[in-house]
Amino acid sequence: MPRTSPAPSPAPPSTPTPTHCPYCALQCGMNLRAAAQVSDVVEVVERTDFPVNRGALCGKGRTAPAVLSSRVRLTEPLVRRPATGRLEPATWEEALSKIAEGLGRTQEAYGRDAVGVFGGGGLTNEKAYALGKFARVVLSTSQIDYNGRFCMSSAAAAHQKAFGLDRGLPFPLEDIPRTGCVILVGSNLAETMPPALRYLTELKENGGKLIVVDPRRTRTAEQADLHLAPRPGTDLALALGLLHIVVAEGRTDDAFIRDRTTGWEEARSAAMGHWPELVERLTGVPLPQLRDAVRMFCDAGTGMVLTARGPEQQSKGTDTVGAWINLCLATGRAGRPHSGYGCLTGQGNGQGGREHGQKADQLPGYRKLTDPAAREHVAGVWGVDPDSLPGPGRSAYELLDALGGDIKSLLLMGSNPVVSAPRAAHIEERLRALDFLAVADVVLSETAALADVVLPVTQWAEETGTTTNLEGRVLLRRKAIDPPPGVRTDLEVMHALAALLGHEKGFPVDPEEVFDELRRASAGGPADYSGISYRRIAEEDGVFWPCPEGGAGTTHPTEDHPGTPRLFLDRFETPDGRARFVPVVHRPAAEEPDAEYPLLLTTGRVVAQYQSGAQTRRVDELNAAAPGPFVELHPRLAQRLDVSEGDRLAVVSRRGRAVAPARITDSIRSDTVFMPFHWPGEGRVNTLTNPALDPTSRMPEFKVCAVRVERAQN
Ligand SMILES: Nc1nc2c(c(=O)[nH]1)N[C@H]1C(S)=C(S)[C@@H](COP(=O)(O)OP(=O)(O)OC[C@H]3O[C@@H](n4cnc5c(=O)[nH]c(N)nc54)[C@H](O)[C@@H]3O)O[C@H]1N2
Ligand SMILES: Nc1nc2c(c(=O)[nH]1)N[C@H]1C(S)=C(S)[C@@H](COP(=O)(O)OP(=O)(O)OC[C@H]3O[C@@H](n4cnc5c(=O)[nH]c(N)nc54)[C@H](O)[C@@H]3O)O[C@H]1N2
Ligand code: SF4
Ligand SMILES: [Mo]
Repeated sequence: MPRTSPAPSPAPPSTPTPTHCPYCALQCGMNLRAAAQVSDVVEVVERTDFPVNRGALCGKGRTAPAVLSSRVRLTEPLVRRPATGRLEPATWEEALSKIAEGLGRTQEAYGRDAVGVFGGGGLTNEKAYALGKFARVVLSTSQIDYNGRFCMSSAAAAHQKAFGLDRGLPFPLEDIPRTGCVILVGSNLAETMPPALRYLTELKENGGKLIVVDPRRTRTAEQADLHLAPRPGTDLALALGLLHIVVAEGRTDDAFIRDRTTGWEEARSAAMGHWPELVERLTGVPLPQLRDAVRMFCDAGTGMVLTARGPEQQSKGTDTVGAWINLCLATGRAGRPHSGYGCLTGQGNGQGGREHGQKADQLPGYRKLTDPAAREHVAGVWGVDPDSLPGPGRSAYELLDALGGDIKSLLLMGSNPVVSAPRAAHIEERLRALDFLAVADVVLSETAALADVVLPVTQWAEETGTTTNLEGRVLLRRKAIDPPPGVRTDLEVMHALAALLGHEKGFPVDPEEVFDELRRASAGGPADYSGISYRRIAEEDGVFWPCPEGGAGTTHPTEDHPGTPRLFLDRFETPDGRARFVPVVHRPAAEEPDAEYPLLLTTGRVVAQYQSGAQTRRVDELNAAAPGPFVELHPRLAQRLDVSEGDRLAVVSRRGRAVAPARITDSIRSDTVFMPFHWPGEGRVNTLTNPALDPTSRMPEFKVCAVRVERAQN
């Protein structure tokens, strides 16, 4: 495949560089320009031409440059010295050879699969692709997975089952204001993607309705025409109850069901066991509200259901999303203009990160590692024997749980599981039990602090690469500034490690060269990027996959495939082109309240902090807005426990204890407490969370576990 343009080089200081935010899946467009007087510092200036955010940014994006020049960022490799037991500065040569030795020693002693690799959905497509290739080709280990397993894997699995293809949103965000009714399930968009709130505001201005399903009356729920506040972990019952009412009130779209779906009879019978009265009891949502929701949704003519982590981060997340998709299919709200089901992915490259091979069971282009044709194709691009590619490995939590067991060494890039993994105290202990841990990061995260070798890598504004946003739009993040001396890119790290481990070739350091290889590896796969080039992305505000490259004799005889902003309008991507209903029934959460642990804990985010906080906890303005963890509880519960605002509370689950101040609010159910997960230490909520896994997606149950709450004694 010919190179279409030279790799973009940093712009001269006074010309703003158009690029994208380092954080969430909205991937807001922004311009970076050298700050006045200080030439090695950049500042964000508005970029109004990018359609997704039209210039709007949240505080995290606006302050992202602060992490570039932060005193705490890593600028030299660190190696743990046996004499002191401490991490101390080292040269790159020493650090890299320690990693090659550490991983090599483990594999010699215990075999290939004794080395694990853990990636992240924040890594660019190029990095995610190179990391998957590094694991399969250089290390020949099957043990690779990434933090996206904690994020949207249940929605991905449900997408595959129902539609035969998983792309978070099958339509651009701009379609949202054009639909009649949106049911937003377990998304706090106003805090997690603030500039996207505009799409809901426009929906309402156009006369559309908004229904929000969340156990808390969030800033997002406050915008709703109807807010349903189910007990955490009961979305499956809720969706089935709504479907029951749809059937009972004769609101199904029978022509759509007949012409474009299969499996309705089984799904219908499964739903009909969920009487509205039973659903009211299970969910705590009053029956009249259930009926209102069905009327609002069906009266609108067109509609969308959008889910986020609320219903997905459950041990039945896949079935739960399946039930919401069934509701869409039964009412004909799918595969048609301005209607459909979508999942709002989370991380900056949450979508692309799950397509190009850092997932345990997958090869680039969203191909299956178990598919012989896929192995053959990708092995061809990589120049290796298909039989040399390992098979599928373990999922993220299972991989972390096996550290110090049969996985003795780990290479980690782009995640901070000490803060973000479920049952985190146990995972921290597993990381400590490793023979060897290497971490590449931009700061000394809580996980990097446990490593034997830490490599300082470049940040978003110091390197070029592509990400795929929540709409499936492939975007170009451009280098705007040179990195500080002593820092290398993740691609340079993989290049150097591969060479030390005997692979001189195959790991280029130029991102565009990696992307061009990714294009070939993805060609013909479900997530086909072969027709996308850096040049096209730059010219077109991003390109939506699938975008196959044409050529004589192919379906697209030119090189101008327009990309695919809207999927499924003619057919679904199943063998017969029909969407598949999935027969699902409700089941309780893995852990239900009892006498000892009488309350439900749910977890999530606040607007001013990002994920494990590794980056945003370094920014003064963000810390001022969100200084630390808290426990949100209802005034009735506070009264029962005799606690006042700000009192230190201990929240205790079967896995441990976390302490944080009380925040009393009537916006939460009185049987539920909420904590955000951005902080380590005594307020780390993941000390409490339940690692029960969804049987299909292997997603842990971050959103429900049983706890008791008491005043902290100290
Ligand atoms: N500020 C900020 N923004 C972010 C991030 C961040 O860390 N900080 N992270 C990014 C990433 S990776 C992700 S995945 C997204 C996540 O984006 P969201 O999914 O919007 O975020 P959460 O706060 O995890 O969960 C959303 C809502 O689910 C509700 N919820 C809890 N339990 C249940 C339940 O059982 N059922 C239902 N229906 N709802 C429930 C919570 O009350 C919460 O309001 O945000 C992205 N954007
Ligand atoms: N209780 C609870 N826990 C949760 C969730 C929840 O809702 N509740 N949500 C889950 C979800 S959805 C997610 S996505 C996870 C996220 O949790 P994590 O996987 O911990 O995500 P981050 O905090 O973004 O970690 C990214 C790390 O990589 C570093 N980094 C950033 N960019 C790069 C890069 O380009 N290269 C390298 N080498 N490093 C980089 C950052 O500094 C940081 O240390 O948390 C999960 N945990
Ligand atoms: S909404 Fe997301 S992408 Fe946009 S500025 Fe905020 S963190 Fe960045
Ligand atoms: Mo996420």
